[in-house]
Amino acid sequence: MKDTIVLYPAYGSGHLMSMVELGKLILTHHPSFSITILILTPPNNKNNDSTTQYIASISNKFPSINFHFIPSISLTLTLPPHLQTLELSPLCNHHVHNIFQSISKTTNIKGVILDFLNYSASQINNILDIPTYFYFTSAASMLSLFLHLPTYHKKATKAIKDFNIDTPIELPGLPTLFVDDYPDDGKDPTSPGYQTLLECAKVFRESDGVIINTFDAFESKAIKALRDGSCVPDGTSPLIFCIGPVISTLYDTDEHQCMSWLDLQPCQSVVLLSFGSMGRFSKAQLNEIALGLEKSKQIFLWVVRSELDLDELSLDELLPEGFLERTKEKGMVVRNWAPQRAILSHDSVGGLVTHCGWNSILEAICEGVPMITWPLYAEQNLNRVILVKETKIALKLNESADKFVSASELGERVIELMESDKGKNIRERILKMKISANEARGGSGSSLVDLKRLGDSWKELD
Ligand code: UPG
Repeated sequence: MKDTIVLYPAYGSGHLMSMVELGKLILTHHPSFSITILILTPPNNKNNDSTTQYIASISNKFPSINFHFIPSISLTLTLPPHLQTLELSPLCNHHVHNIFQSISKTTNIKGVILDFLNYSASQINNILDIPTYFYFTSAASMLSLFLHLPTYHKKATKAIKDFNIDTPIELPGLPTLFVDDYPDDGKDPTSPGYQTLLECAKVFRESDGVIINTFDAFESKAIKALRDGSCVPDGTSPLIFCIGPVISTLYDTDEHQCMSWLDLQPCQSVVLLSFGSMGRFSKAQLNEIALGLEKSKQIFLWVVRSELDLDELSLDELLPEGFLERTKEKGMVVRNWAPQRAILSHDSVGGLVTHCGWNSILEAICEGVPMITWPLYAEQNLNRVILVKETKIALKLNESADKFVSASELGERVIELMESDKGKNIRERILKMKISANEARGGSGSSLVDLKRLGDSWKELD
């Protein structure tokens, strides 16, 4: 029987694409395996066309990657979008159990790699005695904080949410944090999100290994704290495999009207504004962004996504009156989605305003594009600390207490990134980081060494 590795991504295109890239990487270095990917389908049969097309194209190009669709269930999701998998996944466990049993008839499951949001599926692996690994699609720094949470929880006398704004939080492998840097879901012990994180951290600690999409030169201190166990002083730290940066491949379908527009722009002149798969803004915030860009006089490519209840409005109705006409020589506005990975690889792009999603960060590093950070939710505040304080490859955008960014702040930061000496230094540092990322993935680089260790751990199970 052929050996297979089962991958179980969380719901959402970012998670799926990242897992698919992991699968391709495993196949490149361990071609004797096949890859089986389980797909969580949205509740109530609401299929997403672009995901369906993406899966079809991967199946065509990579016959050793097989997809299994978990049947859709009826449910009204209540958690915020970035946490919905936590709600959906436990309800699908019986389907996953059946799929594992059916796959086992024709293949030998060597290991299951779960997205951390699907951590509840580890119960099935325990029942069926299948080794469980996690794929952590964010920073090693976040993993370090997360694995430390049960320790912190035991000794904490005060919830992080009640800390003063300038009270330092010292954690293994991390720079000094403050309450605003801390992930929202970990601030309040009485919240359901906190309890889930705590439970999930315990499952992680007991797993056979955690694969992280990062590389040694980028997050050396956090990776050291994970490897030497200092982030889990009261337990066992799982094996750690840092195999990144894993970013999505460029496809022909990435051809988009903005690519020919980019061809016409000078080298490193364009600032891209893109906020991941879920970043949405109010009309008032979109207004400020528009005015800030106009004032900066920089060339921009802006992926505009509005709050759901504004989706019916046209761009003309959504943005300040006359903005599109006034800036047509300076900028391009794209609604909802643009091929970000391809855009970042274009010579004319010189900066990225980002929500600090981990995939966007890695893509910017791999293309040597300096960033301006605008975290929106989840662990993005912590990611900003790594970019701005630890590695100094990004500028910080200052928000008001209610997370609003003014036109003048955005405009000034964009000019600073594109025109000042500080911006130049940031560009130089990210270009060095790009070289380190390439070294990690090539020859005897740290990420390839870890990928080999991972494959060897599966072979030892024979
Ligand atoms: N992307 C596009 N076009 C767009 C917007 C996004 O191609 O118009 C791509 C982008 O290139 C990237 C992915 O979509 O590959 C977005 O990934 P990411 O930057 O990680 O953002 P999210 O989709 O918001 O990611 C979720 C969480 C984030 C976390 C990440 C990884 O929101 O906080 O770091 O997952 O765990």
